[in-house]
Amino acid sequence: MPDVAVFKSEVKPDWCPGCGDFGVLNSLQKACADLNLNPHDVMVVSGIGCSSNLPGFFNSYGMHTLHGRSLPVAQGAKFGNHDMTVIATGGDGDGYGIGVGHFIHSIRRNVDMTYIVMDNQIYGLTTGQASPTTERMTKTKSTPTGCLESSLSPLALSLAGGASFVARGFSGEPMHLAEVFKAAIQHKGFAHVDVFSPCVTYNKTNTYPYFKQRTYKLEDEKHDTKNFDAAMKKAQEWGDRIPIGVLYAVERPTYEYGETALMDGDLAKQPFKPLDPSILLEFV
Ligand SMILES: Cc1ncc(C[n+]2csc(CCOP(=O)(O)OP(=O)(O)O)c2C)c(N)n1
Ligand code: SF4
Ligand SMILES: [Mg+2]
Repeated sequence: MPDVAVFKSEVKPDWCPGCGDFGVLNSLQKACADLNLNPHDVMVVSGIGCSSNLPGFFNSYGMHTLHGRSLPVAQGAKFGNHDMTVIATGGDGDGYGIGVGHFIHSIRRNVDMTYIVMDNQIYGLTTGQASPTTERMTKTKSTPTGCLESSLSPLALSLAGGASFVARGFSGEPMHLAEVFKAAIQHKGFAHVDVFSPCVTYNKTNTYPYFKQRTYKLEDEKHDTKNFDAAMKKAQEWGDRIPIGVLYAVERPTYEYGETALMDGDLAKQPFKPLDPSILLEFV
């Protein structure tokens, strides 16, 4: 089994001491090592944000793309090489704000990849503005008298969009998080994992103690991961008790095995074939 150390990059993370993203990075490295993957089997793609700096600290193929644009690039990478384990990573602003359109349509497409969102309920990199998951009436740099928009429920959104795998983890529970990542990577289809990853510098509401006191593990409650209604109920649970673990996991056909251009295999391995224009004329 490859050692966790093979996934550590020479570049050391420059996150603030105590940032939740350290736990996410360590758990992802452990998950990949436990799954017997090698760095050359993995591609990690991100958008922009503190969390989106993760590929630089992870030894594998990687790409730091544009704000909210990790998912189209990650899907392109998977079309190019089906054998690659493709993981997109980013923040709540990146994925649920500017990138929300790509998020919803990636769910519908169900490409075989994993999407990890480090949800700190704030824009960290730009020094503390409200994000789509900031709780209503929270005071932030962009909402000094309190955020008037209600917070988005990423898991409910993803379930409503038809996701085949929906889970949540907490970077304060790194062993549990690594197990959630392993299940997501092994899932055949688009696997969405929202991770509570506290921003210790700009979010003084959703802290480690906040989540430690409230989170409980779905595995301890005999939750049925095939039951859509039960998953939706869990996705909307918020307050004194907040669930972590796999909410929903079902099989659904993946995009790459139905797309005509991919029937002959990975794009990277197909010989160059000029398109026959008569195919297009059939639809005129
Ligand atoms: C098109 C575009 N708009 C805005 C920005 C500025 N910007 C960079 S990161 C970011 C938000 C990051 O928040 P999040 O995705 O939650 O990541 P975090 O830093 O919290 O990990 C914004 C608005 C940008 N880089 N590009
Ligand atoms: S600003 Fe927040 S999210 Fe960014 S590195 Fe620091 S603690 Fe982490
Ligand atoms: Mg954020």
